[in-house]
Amino acid sequence: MREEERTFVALKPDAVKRGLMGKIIERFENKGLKIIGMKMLQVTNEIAEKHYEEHIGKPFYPSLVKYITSGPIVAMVIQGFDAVAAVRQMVGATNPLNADVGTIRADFAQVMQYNVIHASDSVESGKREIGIYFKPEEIFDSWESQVEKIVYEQEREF
Ligand code: FUP
Repeated sequence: MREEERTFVALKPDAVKRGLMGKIIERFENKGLKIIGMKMLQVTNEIAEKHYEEHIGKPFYPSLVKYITSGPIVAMVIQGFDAVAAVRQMVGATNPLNADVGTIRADFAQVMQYNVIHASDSVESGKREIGIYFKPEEIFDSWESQVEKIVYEQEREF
């Protein structure tokens, strides 16, 4: 049986301010992914520096930090088979103008920086990012997802 993966997702300040939280969260639930952690929080400069450490020094870094700290975000831990790839596919390319039609960024965003959502790009990044935003006791994976039972039935049988 394949292992389930965990990925970190954040609804960025523009998603919160535009009232898109429900619409975006609904997509992950509809897909059959299991949300095992979720909270609203204000990203501080310190958290932003940890989250975006790979971008420190790049020309867009100061405005990225200004933007991600401009209002609360909704942080989530999402679990499922191939959750990293599945969520990245749903999120779409970094620049919404290059994102496939039907992806979250294509459907809800217009410009690179105000691209509504973040999702981890690998299992390793996911672990690192979950560690920045969540304490172990803030993750709830023991409840039984009725949707997951059906969506992943085949995976569990083999
Ligand atoms: P992604 O993994 O798709 O979220 O993209 P990156 O980690 O490469 O970038 C993180 C954020 O930095 C993006 F969501 C938007 C911003 N960014 C820019 O503003 N300009 C760039 O050239 C690249 C990224």
